[in-house]
Amino acid sequence: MNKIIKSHRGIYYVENKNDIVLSKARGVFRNQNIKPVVGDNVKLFINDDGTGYIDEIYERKNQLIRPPIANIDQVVVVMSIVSPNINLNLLDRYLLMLEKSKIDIKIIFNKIDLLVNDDFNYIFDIYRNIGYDIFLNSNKDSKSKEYLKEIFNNKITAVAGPSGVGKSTTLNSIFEDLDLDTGLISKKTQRGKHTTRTVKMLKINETTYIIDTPGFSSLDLTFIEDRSEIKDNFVEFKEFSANCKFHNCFHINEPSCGIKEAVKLGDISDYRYNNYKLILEEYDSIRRY
Ligand SMILES: Nc1nc2c(ncn2[C@@H]2O[C@H](COP(=O)(O)OP(=O)(O)OP(=O)(O)O)[C@@H](O)[C@H]2O)c(=O)[nH]1
Ligand SMILES: [Mg+2]
Ligand SMILES: [Zn+2]
Repeated sequence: MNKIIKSHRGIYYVENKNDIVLSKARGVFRNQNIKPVVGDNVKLFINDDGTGYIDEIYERKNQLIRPPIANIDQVVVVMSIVSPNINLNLLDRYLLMLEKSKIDIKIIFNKIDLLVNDDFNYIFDIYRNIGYDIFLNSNKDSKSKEYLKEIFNNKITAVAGPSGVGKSTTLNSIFEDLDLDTGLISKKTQRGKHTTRTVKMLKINETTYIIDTPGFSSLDLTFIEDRSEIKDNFVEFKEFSANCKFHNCFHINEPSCGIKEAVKLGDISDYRYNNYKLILEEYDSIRRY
């Protein structure tokens, strides 16, 4: 069994013992509309000239579309609060997608050196209260990153988030040997410049892999197959939806709704609830046409 660690323009970089074999996929996949992705475990054949071809993709444990990867243990979502400014709707959409894919999630809030007061603590509280493991980080100080290193131990981890939040910089500061490309934030738009352009898997040791990924700035809802997946994957709703009068309550206009009650009491964040409503509305408007 061999693992694809990078893919670029139809060439797959496949691990083979201590070597990397540049490989192509056999036409049979293209016909079936299956594309090998980084993280795939494949059956590899080596040609006389040392290049390879992929003959078979082994069954995937899980799979993400953004970034396109397979067989990961967790996603570390990186967000900056400012520069670029945080977009909680985008974060909640992304969490929704990961929860639906049943992938473990950790969140790093990066660039906390840029926060001059406590105005943003409410954001940390929202996600901490839901139960997510959250970490606050700055790459501008010289504090030890050992505690961050630990979250990657013995796992295959994808690091994802918008462009410019500092995904590659953070990985460089945790793992000194990495030397990933990092970029600047555009002065004009205050956004990242998409410095990381390919999905690349980095081997830290036999059991630890990290995948640095290009940033994204939006996420459409095509990954949702059924309307109820939205409420089911706002994980903190679960506990309170037991109090809804109607079994299939969508927590919008129904009477005696446990979720609306919990929002009123402050047990569910109104930011999260509003994002839930916006996402549901958007999903309905797409499905109508
Ligand atoms: N102030 C501050 N700046 C940071 C921090 N971490 C990263 N940066 C800066 O943010 C900019 C973007 O960092 P990158 O690591 O390239 O961001 P990225 O998330 O990998 O971006 P893409 O590859 O485009 O998705 C660089 O100028 C970094 O120096 C931090 O903790 N504090
Ligand atoms: Mg990057
Ligand atoms: Zn309800």
